[in-house]
Amino acid sequence: MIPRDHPRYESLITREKLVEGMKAGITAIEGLIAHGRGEAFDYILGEKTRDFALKAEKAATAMLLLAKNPVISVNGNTAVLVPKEIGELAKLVNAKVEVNVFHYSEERVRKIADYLSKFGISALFAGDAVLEGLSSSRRIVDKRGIYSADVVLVPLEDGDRCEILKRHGKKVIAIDLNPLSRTSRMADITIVDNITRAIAKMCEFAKDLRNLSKEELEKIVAGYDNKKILGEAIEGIIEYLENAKKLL
Ligand code: PTJ
Repeated sequence: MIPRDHPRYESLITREKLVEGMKAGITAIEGLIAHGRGEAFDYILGEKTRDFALKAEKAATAMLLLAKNPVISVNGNTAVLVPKEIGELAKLVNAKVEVNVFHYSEERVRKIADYLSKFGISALFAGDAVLEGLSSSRRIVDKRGIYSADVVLVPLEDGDRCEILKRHGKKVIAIDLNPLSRTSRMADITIVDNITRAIAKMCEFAKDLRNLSKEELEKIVAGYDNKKILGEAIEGIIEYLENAKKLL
């Protein structure tokens, strides 16, 4: 039992969700390690949604609203951390949800889909198509989902898939606390924010942006520059560390 007044309550609760998810066979054990890396980046970003993340979240939401077949890809970490928010975002932007994992087993994919169904999400997981050019299990996709999608949201990516999705002509939105990762650099839009905050922020944006015209949404996407945003994220880390040093 984690005491409510613990100074790192939120962070400990998040860890607990992943541990429980792992015990239930939803989260991969490697997902715990991946989360540790994310936590370290979050720490040196100040553990809050920064301006560069908000700009990416807004552009990403606009891109999803403009898409013909947007798909939100869900892995074992995302499923246990933000199931309710994923369901809400999918409804708001009219996107499909697909289970797609790196550490694949049919049983695990089914467990993730079952878990999501408790939150009203009917996730795709047919595994009836293959993303050519990708050797990891992430190549196993659903014909109605990632395979035919024009925009794919990929939270907590492991770097091998982004490039292939792009080669298949898709727009990729990544959520990754590490602005230096290959995925971050390859994606069209990179949200350098914790997924525990990012999806909820995107839901807020979606409620406003869905009232805009196609032209207005296109303007938001056209005005977005991912390289610039990643530069701002790196600057954000430098600034945070410099301030921390001054406080010593
Ligand atoms: O469920 P599976 O089988 O698909 O496996 C999922 C993991 C996450 C294990 C797999 O995709 C993996 O190994 O990922 P990586 O290569 O460790 O990359 C994950 C990236 O997500 C890293 O750059 C982390 O910094 C970042 N990350 C971790 N936790 C969060 C995060 N980004 C945003 N929010 C987080 N909570």
